[in-house]
Amino acid sequence: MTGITIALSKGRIFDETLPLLAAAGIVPTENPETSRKLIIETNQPDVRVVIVRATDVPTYVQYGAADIGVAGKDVLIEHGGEGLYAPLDLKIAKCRMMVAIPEGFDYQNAVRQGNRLKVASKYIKTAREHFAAKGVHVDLIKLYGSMELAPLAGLADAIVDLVSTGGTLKANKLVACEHIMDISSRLVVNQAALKVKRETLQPIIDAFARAVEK
Ligand code: PRT
Ligand code: MG
Repeated sequence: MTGITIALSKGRIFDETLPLLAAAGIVPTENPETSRKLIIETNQPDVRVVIVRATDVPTYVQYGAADIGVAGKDVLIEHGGEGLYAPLDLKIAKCRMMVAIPEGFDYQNAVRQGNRLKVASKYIKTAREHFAAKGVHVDLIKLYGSMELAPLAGLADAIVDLVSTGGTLKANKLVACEHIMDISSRLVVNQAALKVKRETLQPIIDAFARAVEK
């Protein structure tokens, strides 16, 4: 099998990866936003794109169902990175991992008092490491979406979530109170595929690298 499969999620990652693919001479023949196809052909007969959930990209690449993929650092941390080689920061889909609280909640005081905070997040591993490093005791509550609702509905005192414009926090009367890390997307490569398909994969990786530096 000499063909290359690329795992992407639709939305910002697909959109922001398009120019990088183009730099490698790869042009998908359909847009996943308008097509219901999960496997998208490209102008290259031996290159195809599979459309998966953002959190599933590392899994597809880890098990070799895709040779390469693009995933946010947030997703890669939660996945753990096993079986993956992540040679490039693509500097796309940038945002910040933040702790956010309802307006008016004195977070710093609660922390100083040693109150045990309830924190809801999709990013349990990142949150656990962040609060452990600060020596703050928290009860983590795993959610799969709409973290912003948790403090409003009384499920949690704080959330750990991604922020880009800040519009979502503002619309829900939340404020960011701690910066955990900057996030961008990485190119991930299946370690075995890199050995077996190096001749095809390396030029794609190199073209991505040159396009990122521009
Ligand atoms: O949407 P779905 O549930 O299918 O999956 P997903 O949210 O994991 O995928 P997607 O496509 O939304 O995000 C893919 C990747 O984009 C993430 O893994 C991040 O690395 C990156 N990214 C960059 C973001 C954002 N910016 C971002 N703003 N991912 C999510 N958001 C969300 C955030 O969680 C919050 O709900 O947007 C909201 C905040 O945005 P602002 O602009 O209002 O601050
Ligand atoms: Mg989303």
